[in-house]
Amino acid sequence: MSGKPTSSHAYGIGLIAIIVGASIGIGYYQLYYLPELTAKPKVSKEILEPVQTTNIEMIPGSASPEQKDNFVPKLVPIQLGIDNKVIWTNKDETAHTVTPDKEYEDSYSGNFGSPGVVKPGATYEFLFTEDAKISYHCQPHPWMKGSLEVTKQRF
Ligand SMILES: [Cu+2]
Repeated sequence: MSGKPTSSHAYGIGLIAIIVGASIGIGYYQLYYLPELTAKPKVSKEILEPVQTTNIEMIPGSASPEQKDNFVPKLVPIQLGIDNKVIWTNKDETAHTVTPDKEYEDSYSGNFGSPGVVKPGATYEFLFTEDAKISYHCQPHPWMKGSLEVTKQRF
């Protein structure tokens, strides 16, 4: 008669311990582990808000293969903390894209490349936060090519 209540009591305590333990585990996972996984990398303020922007234009006539200049300037050196925000402006009458030749992902800004077409008069901008060498083109007009080289600040 004395054995039964004790064992069921112990069972109850054991169950509570498991529930408490599990909720602590889940709480820890949600509070500390998940945010760390999804957190964006720390990027310095100079890189997040560079003093200048790099401006590239898709010039009028870019849709023609005979037009040698399309993305202007074509080869662009970029310095982190100076001009690492790049803005493409479509000055042409045709829609174009900014499409990387090989997929590129910046760990802060995500995937590089215009999400769709850049319509006449519209812009596409991307903030580079890491060293990168990128070749890109326009999808409908593959002869339109450009490249960027992003490096740390040179003194
Ligand atoms: Cu194009």
